Amino acid sequence: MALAGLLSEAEISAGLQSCQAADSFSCKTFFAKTGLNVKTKEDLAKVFGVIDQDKSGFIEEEELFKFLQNFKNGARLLTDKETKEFLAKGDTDGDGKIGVDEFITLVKC
Ligand SMILES: [Ca+2]
Repeated sequence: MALAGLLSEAEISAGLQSCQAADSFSCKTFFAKTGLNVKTKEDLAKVFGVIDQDKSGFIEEEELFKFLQNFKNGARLLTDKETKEFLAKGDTDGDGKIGVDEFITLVKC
């Protein structure tokens, strides 16, 4: 797992358990349960690099859709509603994608 060095198995499980049901995903809860909200900016930049699968420098909607799968193979996809809400929360400059600074701000909010 790409994020295994940054998060413990227990933290990942706690995060995933908080959003097992469709439409139950809350990024704030997820980031708190996994402990990502207390990681350093450097660590969060590494997490960002994993989620940005095509290395475009931004997390696009397609990558947010698969967000949970970065934490565990076979984790569920986010629903359209969750993906759009997640994007809307993170995309503070309104360009339709999430940059690294936006991501760090979102995780720490
Ligand atoms: Ca990308």
